[in-house]
Amino acid sequence: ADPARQKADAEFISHDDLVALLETIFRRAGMADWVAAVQARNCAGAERDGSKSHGLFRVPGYVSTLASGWVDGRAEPVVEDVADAFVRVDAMNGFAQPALARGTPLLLEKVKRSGIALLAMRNSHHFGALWPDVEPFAERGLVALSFVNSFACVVPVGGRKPVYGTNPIAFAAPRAGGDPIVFDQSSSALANGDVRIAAREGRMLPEGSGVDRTGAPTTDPKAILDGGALLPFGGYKGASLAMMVEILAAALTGGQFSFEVDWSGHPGAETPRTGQLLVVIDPEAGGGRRFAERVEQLIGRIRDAGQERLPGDRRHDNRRAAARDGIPIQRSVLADLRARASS
Ligand code: NDP
Ligand code: PYC
Repeated sequence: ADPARQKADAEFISHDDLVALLETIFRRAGMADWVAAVQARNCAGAERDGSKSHGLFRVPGYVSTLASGWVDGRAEPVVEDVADAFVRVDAMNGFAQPALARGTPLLLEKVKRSGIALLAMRNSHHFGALWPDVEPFAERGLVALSFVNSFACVVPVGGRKPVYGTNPIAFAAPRAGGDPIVFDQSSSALANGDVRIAAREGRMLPEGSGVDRTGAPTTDPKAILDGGALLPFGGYKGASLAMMVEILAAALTGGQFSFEVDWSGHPGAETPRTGQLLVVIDPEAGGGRRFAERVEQLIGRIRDAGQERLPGDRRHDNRRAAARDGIPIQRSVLADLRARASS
């Protein structure tokens, strides 16, 4: 897709207007008001920052999943205080982000007291980008790390059958001289959402993206989606990270492994019901008060060495542009959203 053409076809709307539009759609689709508010901010924030595979592209999937009865848009998460530094959250078959919002106050209390705390979530549906789950902690001066597993669509090394999900890992740390440093990446060659976008746009993928239904390497997104699978990124190294995510996000939390997700009885379901682990650390308990300056020093050295783009730079550039000009949305997409909000 040609970016200049896309811009010409776009209408610019403010972040707040997009949040309001999505809240209406999500409420009409069956989310409780407070759940719709959390999910609308998450989805609009992803679109604003240019996390396209987890922004407006996901709206039809949220709606069809709610209609299928696979997820409970009105679930009331249960937060359990299990140990000095351990919070357990049962999302009760609801979305992960509202459950995280419910567990966060206790998690922060524990981080303050213990210097570190974990939030282990199960029975949760995560259909979004992972950075919104960690970045707010770094904005408060904390370090955060999160892991989510999804649904089996990634083969292990040398394998033919998918076992792992696309299993993202996100990390955020405060820095003295700017926005927190954040990375958020799947452990597969690409996110499943990006494969679906490429299939829709008729684009081939880079070598090493996936295998077809016979296990042969392919760069055709349709072959990956039609009985094939993604490959882990970076061979066995990415595969080990995918395995670690399954262990931390599912085994440790009491959630389902990606290969256990069975939505076959719910046509239209797209949100995987799995688990998530979040680790939050107060850096003052570790290397001392100068943590944010030390991070800044490292970033300065990386830039001096020649790396112009750091993870998160693109998102924050998009965020600044959106604050100035609004968020560009294809006219056809916006028309579909408005129709959904008023139907
Ligand atoms: P990308 O490969 O697009 O990006 C991964 C990270 O690398 C980002 O932090 C990105 O920063 C950074 N980055 C990208 N290009 C460069 C570069 N040239 N130099 C330096 N840093 C760079 O992410 P993925 O495709 O793996 O994942 C996309 C999204 O999908 C993520 O938000 C992820 O959470 C989500 N996802 C969600 C799943 C779920 O179960 N809910 C499952 C799998 C993925 P920047 O953001 O600034 O571009
Ligand atoms: O894009 O891989 C993905 C994904 C899986 C679940 C939510 N997003």
